Amino acid sequence: GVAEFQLEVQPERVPERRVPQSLEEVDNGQIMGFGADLAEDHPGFRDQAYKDRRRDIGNVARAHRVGEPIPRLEYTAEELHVWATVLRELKDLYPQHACAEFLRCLPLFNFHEHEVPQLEHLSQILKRETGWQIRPVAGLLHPRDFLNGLAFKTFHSTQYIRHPSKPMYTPEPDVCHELLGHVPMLADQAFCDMVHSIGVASLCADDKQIWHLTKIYWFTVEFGVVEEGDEIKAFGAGILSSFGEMEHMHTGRAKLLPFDPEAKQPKMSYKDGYQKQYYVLKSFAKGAQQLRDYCAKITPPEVMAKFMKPAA
Ligand code: TIH
Ligand code: FE2
Repeated sequence: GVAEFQLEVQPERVPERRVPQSLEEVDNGQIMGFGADLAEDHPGFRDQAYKDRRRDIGNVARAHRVGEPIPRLEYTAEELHVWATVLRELKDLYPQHACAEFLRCLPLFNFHEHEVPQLEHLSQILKRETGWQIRPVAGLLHPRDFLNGLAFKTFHSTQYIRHPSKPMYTPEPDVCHELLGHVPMLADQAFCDMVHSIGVASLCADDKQIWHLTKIYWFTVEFGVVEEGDEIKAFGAGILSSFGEMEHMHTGRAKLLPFDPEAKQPKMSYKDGYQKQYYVLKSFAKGAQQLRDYCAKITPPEVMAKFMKPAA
């Protein structure tokens, strides 16, 4: 997941940083925000067994090296129950609220209630469909690292599951959010092209541009909606993984604004619950074009040439 915490007040983390040449050079060590010591407003704050379990799962991710298969994780009966609850609730909402691309890709993964899917298996399906892959991560990464990963067609994913007390909404990414929200969309090529541009744009970005890109990411990949005829449908993972958020979107209480990567992006809200506005994409092809143009403005031509295939 991507962390937006405290970024505005943080100085340049590594002043002499250079553009990563490979995924191995994208650090996945620095975890921000909700670490092992969950914030007081986190549903698992008072549950020591939950925190210990998360630390153990995080250590598996920390030990993982690029190129190795992602280790299998055996989920407990209680964890499986959370997955089953979330999947059951969401499945009923998708036909009405999810975008066509999501509905087309979802069956590729054959999600069912009696097993929490393994990252390695899903990563192999993505490689086949779009050339993307999953890399396990212990928690929220620094936004620069997370966005840089996207340039290498790599999606950093948590493997722990949300607290059982609140299956309908969690303030941070968990395996339900990653697998049900992000993974199906990453099997769609136009969507991937859009996300890839955000990643490439982040490679040479300064801290201010990273912050802007984090918001672009937030208002598209996490909470974006797309036009379908005279309706809007969800493609943002934060909507697709939360039955609370999906119902909130449906009420029409949030503002709808046209997506423009050049415009100043509003403040991201997540701590205060559901989104106050959603950005509307015309289509993924249009979104990919918009982000490619933005990327080309802030990225040197040699980096563009190395990371982007020529425009079709
Ligand atoms: N709120 C989402 C959910 O409950 O699935 C998770 C997150 C989306 C974006 C950041 S955290
Ligand atoms: Fe996410």
